[in-house]
Amino acid sequence: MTEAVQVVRTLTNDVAPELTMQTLLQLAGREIAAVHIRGYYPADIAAKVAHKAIDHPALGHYHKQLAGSVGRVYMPHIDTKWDPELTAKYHDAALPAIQDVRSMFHPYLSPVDRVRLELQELWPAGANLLRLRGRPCFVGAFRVFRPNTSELHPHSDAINQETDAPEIEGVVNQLVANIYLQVPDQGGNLLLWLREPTAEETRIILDVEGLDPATLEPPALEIHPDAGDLIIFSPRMLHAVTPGVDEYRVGAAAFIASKGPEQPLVFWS
Ligand SMILES: O=C(O)CCC(=O)C(=O)O
Ligand SMILES: [Fe+2]
Repeated sequence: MTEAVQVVRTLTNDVAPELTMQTLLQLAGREIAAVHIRGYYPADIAAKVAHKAIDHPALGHYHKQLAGSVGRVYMPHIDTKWDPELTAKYHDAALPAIQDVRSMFHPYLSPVDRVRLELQELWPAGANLLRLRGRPCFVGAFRVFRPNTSELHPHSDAINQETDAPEIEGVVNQLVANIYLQVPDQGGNLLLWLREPTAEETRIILDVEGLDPATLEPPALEIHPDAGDLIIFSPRMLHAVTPGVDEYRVGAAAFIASKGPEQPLVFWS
């Protein structure tokens, strides 16, 4: 059986070095592949918080098979698994978790809070915390990749595959902001394919959260972030993280949904 494949791509593999209204709109419109700001956050503060994330009592694992090697601090929305009890647990924990993450950076501004403020200022209609069925979401999850073992296989992330809450209606694109707190010298690279998965690939991703890289063409971009860098890209397109050599890789992440420039962006993890 042949599948009618309509694969959405970005127009170029350009990476913008700064966050402005123009680069943000270009990214949301898939005219560029990513925004990568080097030295966005001081690496010394980042390193201290990376250690706190590695030792955090709320460190758990993603539930899906191929993402299970990656640790995360506080429950992300993907782990609500369409289950009403887990969804209630996620929303109950959301604001205390945001406050705890913020306190881990005290007395400094957290990098996710900085991204939230800057996008609120730059996006024509501002930016808010996502609420689902009126309940606030968590934002600011740490992702903890263990030395030599944790990796993310090629996958995509799309909030409409995780909830049918009415607030999701009209979402046209999803972005993700990652601020890297600690990065191994070798490995821990971000791979971007700049295309959405096919229907068959989506089916596999929903099942196990990753594709066999051998079944894909080579990625369009391979980026080695440094500690303190910010990278924003569209996770609805295929992306992956390679294993890091001998060191932990820790990032702070926020998903961002866009309903177009006339509507506020919304944040969650
Ligand atoms: O840690 C990264 O570089 C990207 C991880 C990822 O899959 C995402 O942010 O959606
Ligand atoms: Fe992802």
